[in-house]
Amino acid sequence: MHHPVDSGELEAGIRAAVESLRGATTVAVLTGAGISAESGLATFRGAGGLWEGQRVEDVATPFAFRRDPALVWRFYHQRRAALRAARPNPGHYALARLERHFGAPRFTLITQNVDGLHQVAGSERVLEIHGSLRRTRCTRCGQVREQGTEPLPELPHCPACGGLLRPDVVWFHEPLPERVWAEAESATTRCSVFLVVGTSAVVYPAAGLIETARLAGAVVIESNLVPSAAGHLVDIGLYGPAGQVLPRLVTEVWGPA
Ligand code: BV8
Ligand code: ZN
Repeated sequence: MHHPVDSGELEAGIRAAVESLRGATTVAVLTGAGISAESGLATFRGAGGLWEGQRVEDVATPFAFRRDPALVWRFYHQRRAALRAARPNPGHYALARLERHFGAPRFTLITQNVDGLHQVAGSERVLEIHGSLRRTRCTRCGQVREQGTEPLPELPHCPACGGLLRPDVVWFHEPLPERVWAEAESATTRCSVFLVVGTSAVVYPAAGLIETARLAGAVVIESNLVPSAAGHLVDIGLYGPAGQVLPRLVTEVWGPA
């Protein structure tokens, strides 16, 4: 159920956000599952955070994979299958346009999403801090492979060493990829505008970037259906579907696509 979008509030928010973007030297964006909701992909908190009655935090873990790799792979086979039918929505395209306008050094897109839709929409530099459903990693030799969204065997094994493959995603209790995370933190401390899109701001350390941006003096803009757990850190709230709000924002700043 969408938060009743108060168009007066939203209009005022968009005007303020346009001013901030027009004056921005550098922009960093953090996206979460909400930006892919209008592409038909389930969010984490949407189903009450449950998959087959289990909490995602209990399935997306190295322990669950050791205990029952077939069950964990079933979770990922289902999400990869959903990806086959998913297309970027206008929210993804608006962020790709934002990158083109600011140019690489002045714009950084950080995503918690593992669906790869930002890249399909044309975003060139995407920091995937939680990895990607479109890659596998061998648990024995470590080899990482681009697998697209093609169906994989129930328990896929490495053609090089025979080891069991895992999705190349960051599970709960696992550290984030060091270099990617360092780039995300650095871009966040340097930005003058930090745009947070479609995240409940519950999962750390990703959600901590919002506080980092604020402490670095950035203007924090949030695009969500409702204020997230980081709502108290937000300077400008744009509450409505990101697939409608983000294109409005970009069009107001640079005219129609
Ligand atoms: C770490 C990849 C330490 C996998 C993901 C207790 C026990 C164990 C750990 C912890 C604990 N307490 C805290 C922790 C740390 C834990 C954590 O934060 N847990 C949470 C649950 C409290 N974090 C970790 O474990 C991290 N690692 O801490 O390691 C360490 C350090 C060094 C050495 C060793 C260990 C790893 C976290 C990464 C987990 N992996 N994904 C997979 O995808 O299967 S997280 C997963 O959640 C996704 O990446 C997802 O992006 C992310 C966050 O969810 P959101 O994106 O925010 O999505 P959500 O559904 O929550 O919200 C959607 C939002 O969109 C909502 O606000 C909604 O209103 C909005 N929305 C909906 N529709 C729209 C919309 N907005 C706009 N328009 C719309 N149309
Ligand atoms: Zn291998």
